[in-house]
Amino acid sequence: MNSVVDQPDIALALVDLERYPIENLDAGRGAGFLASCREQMERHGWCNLEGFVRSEALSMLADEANGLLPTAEVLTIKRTIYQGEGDPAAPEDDPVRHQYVHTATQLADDQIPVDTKLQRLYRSDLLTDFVRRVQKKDTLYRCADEFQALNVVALQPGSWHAWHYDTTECTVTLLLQAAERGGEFTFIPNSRTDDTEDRDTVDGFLAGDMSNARTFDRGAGAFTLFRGGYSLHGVTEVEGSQPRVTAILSYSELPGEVISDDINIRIYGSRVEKILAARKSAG
Ligand SMILES: O=C(O)CCC(=O)C(=O)O
Ligand SMILES: [Fe+2]
Repeated sequence: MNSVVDQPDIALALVDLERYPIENLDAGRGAGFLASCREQMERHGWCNLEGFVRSEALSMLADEANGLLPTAEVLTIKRTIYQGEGDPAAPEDDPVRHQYVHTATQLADDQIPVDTKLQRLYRSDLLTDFVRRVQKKDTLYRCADEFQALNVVALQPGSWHAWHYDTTECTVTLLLQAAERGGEFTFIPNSRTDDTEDRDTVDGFLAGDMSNARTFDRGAGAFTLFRGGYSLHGVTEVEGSQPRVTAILSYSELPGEVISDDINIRIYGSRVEKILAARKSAG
């Protein structure tokens, strides 16, 4: 018996349905809301919904994240914007030559218990379907990767989140605790496609020209959809005295999509390396 299946969808309890009627997107207010989200996505390359979760729900989710974070590892992540290790033989001006480093206190999906509200919200079919419809996909699945699906990332004051493309196309971030200052989600909407990249803009951005980058005010509780696999992005340095805490929700158009061991070890380090090695030697 799966008791979770019998429970009502938790999104109904946590999302501010007055403002964001995700429970019925086919008619009336809900249909108008969906159209406005799609229009934002189309026009700006992102859709930002402030106060998406109700304030009591936000406190519960933030408490849950802060309760689990002491069990998280402090990861030092070194990678190119494309997630790999870098190619020193590439042309001088190719971003693939350059690795960026950042430090994050990060919970991987397997470190967030399935009965937490965070996991139940991520695993809400209502929520997944809402994301699918805003992103105009025929199918959208929660990422099947045991480490990447849902993450909680805490950036301590002094840390940033280095520029990168995500390994899956559609990413949603839910800001659980805002930085006092700084910690701005910054990105270049749709800076690449499957076969091309807007290198002028990307190179300029990496060299410090922020004129084509987008950023916007987000308070705790903001739910932000964007195309993380196609939009170069990261977070500027967190300032002040408290960490900035985000839940990262990953989705894929393909069922069962997992991320390569190589990339997972690069992100999650020795804990995941040991899990994968133990599995190989057992198998
Ligand atoms: O924390 C954020 O707002 C973005 C984090 C991010 O880009 C990621 O975890 O892939
Ligand atoms: Fe990302």
